[in-house]
Amino acid sequence: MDNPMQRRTFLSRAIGVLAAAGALPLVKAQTSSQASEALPSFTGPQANPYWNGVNPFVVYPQKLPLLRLTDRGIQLETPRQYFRTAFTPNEAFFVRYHLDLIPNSIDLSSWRLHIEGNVEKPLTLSMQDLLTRFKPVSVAAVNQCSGNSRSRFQPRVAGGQWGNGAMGNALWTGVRLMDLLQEAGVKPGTVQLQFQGLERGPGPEGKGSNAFMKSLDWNDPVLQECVIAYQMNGEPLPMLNGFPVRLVVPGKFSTYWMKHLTWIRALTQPDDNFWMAIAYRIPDTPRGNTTPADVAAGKVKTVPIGNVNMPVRSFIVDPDGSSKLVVGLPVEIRGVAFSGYGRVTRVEVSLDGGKTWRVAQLGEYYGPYSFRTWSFQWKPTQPGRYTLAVRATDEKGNVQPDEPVWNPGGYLWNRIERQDVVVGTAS
Ligand SMILES: Nc1nc2c(c(=O)[nH]1)N[C@H]1C(S)=C(S)[C@@H](COP(=O)(O)O)O[C@H]1N2
Ligand SMILES: [Mo]
Repeated sequence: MDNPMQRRTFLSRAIGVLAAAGALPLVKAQTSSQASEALPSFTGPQANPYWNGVNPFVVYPQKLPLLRLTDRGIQLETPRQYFRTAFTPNEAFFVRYHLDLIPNSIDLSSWRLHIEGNVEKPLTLSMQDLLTRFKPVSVAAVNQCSGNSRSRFQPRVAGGQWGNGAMGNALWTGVRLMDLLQEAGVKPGTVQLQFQGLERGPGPEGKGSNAFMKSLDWNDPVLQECVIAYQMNGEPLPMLNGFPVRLVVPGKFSTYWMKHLTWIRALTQPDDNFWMAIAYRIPDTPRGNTTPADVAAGKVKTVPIGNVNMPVRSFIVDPDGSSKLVVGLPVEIRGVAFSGYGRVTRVEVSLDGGKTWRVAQLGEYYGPYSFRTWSFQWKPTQPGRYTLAVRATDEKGNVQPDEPVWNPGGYLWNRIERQDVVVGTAS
């Protein structure tokens, strides 16, 4: 096999076998005459980008193999197939940290949740207190990173080059944030609540590289919906998803969903720490859209991403384009949809790249902040290439646009998704 001529012959035979079996070779055999052909951009904005980022699989404790973006802080993306169900399995749920010194184990005999700052009665609560003194509540809600799908941005922007897998849906069970705050008695003059988890970074005290902290406005109605979750899909939270408790902020991007939540502080001044004042800010424009030129000219006023909810999105999970479909053989086109603005009321599928649309069937409703599965039965009658597309509408009438969005943070992507597929003849 070390004769290069023999090897090339073997390769082309192997690819011939694959093609006969109906699989699409991803890359053509590289004979010398084709060697200078450009490869497609792996993650660019063309009709059919790779669904996930192009990254290696890695295995972490309590996790199935996930796609590694970075290891310090840990960023792991969920592969596409795990979105076939409305609830994302805990062991496949994506992971994102900013800082390095994360907890590997937590001793519940000494761990306490602290409620402090501008309150009548500061509280120090054990896990036992949370489990026994407050009524449990559950909410199905999508946890989506602000930078989900950032790799689609053109021009490219700095930050983790996520595909579509920086999201997941779970049934979160715990106690209402407001039940705890009622007991603590938040005093007048409070403007924000600050949340901090257990991990640290190696940077100097007082810097973003030392501590990750996020704050929500005290008058934000989402506080009524917030849950301090000790369960995820009926199990304790995986360590990498925030054991022992995390904040769940239904409808908002996950940057506020503090993991290993240990301090809640009532603030009398707006939080000006790095993660509020500098990071996670969006242009104060429709869709958070702007241009590189306006950013360079210093024209862009920004607001925290928590000022908006997650825009409506939908995804094609199957078919994924990795094998041919067959004329006359029905296929179920399916995926998930959600909106931070409420219930998904309609999902439409296109078989012609977005020219015409047909209504898809919606799966079970698990509440306004959950993934909702959808499906569409298709029996192709003609061989050829097809571009499938999907778009969702929510109860507020928001519908996914076909225009891309651009901002320097790489946030708020919600353009209509497409999937190229090939249909072959049955004989
Ligand atoms: N303690 C802590 N909580 C955190 C973060 C973090 O770095 N530390 N990152 C936030 C961001 S930006 C995201 S996208 C989500 C990711 O949640 P997951 O790792 O459970 O998927 O956690 C949020 N909560
Ligand atoms: Mo994030």
